[in-house]
Amino acid sequence: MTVSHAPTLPSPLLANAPAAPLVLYHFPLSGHVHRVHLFLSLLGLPYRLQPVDLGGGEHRRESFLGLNPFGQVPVLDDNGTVIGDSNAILVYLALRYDDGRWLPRDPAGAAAVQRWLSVAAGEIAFGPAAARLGVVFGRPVQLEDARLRAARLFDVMEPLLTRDAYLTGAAPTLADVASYAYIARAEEGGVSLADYPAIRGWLARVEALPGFVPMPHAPQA
Ligand SMILES: N[C@@H](CCC(=O)N[C@@H](CS)C(=O)NCC(=O)O)C(=O)O
Repeated sequence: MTVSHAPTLPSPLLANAPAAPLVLYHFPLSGHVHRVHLFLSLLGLPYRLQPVDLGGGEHRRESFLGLNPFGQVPVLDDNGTVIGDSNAILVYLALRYDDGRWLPRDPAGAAAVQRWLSVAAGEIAFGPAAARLGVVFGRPVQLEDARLRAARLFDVMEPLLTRDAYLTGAAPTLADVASYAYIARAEEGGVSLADYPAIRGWLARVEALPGFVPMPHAPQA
């Protein structure tokens, strides 16, 4: 089944409009997919979710590997322009459809966002995302190591988010979009947010953005 979404929030900042709805190859419990889903919705773009049966191995079939040779979701198809990798897709969408609000065009602003895209692919992936992968999906993960990495990351984020509303300052950017999902669901990997009120406040601010779509909760074991 595919799910279509008309643009419910035509963004006044949308710089261009796509010829037809974008297709997001989707798996509901993936935080990597969620960050793209969230950004499509924040931008008010029309899109369609195309489920990929990861459990059934669909991502390892030739047809999917033709879209992404790494065999991973998310993949975005924008009217024939096919992009793999969540952060690459976020950058594509920002440069294609946004006027600089989510990915600043000035060198220092762009670097500040890139820093958090690197954190999303590094500390977040090997910390809270890895812990969740071990607990929710039973993947072979060094749980204690992943949880320690998560706590170290949160110890860095907490003072930053005490000072600023969002990761790169007063306004939300791709830094927040890329970082949100795996931190919002950190507790599913056994990483508590109880000691991090500023991080919890930041999650709530992201959740209050117009166009926000939630990251689904993993079913309880
Ligand atoms: N660097 C990739 C990582 C994506 C990724 O890890 N996707 C997972 C789902 S969360 C996946 O497709 N896993 C299938 C597999 O590796 O077998 C990105 O940012 O898109």
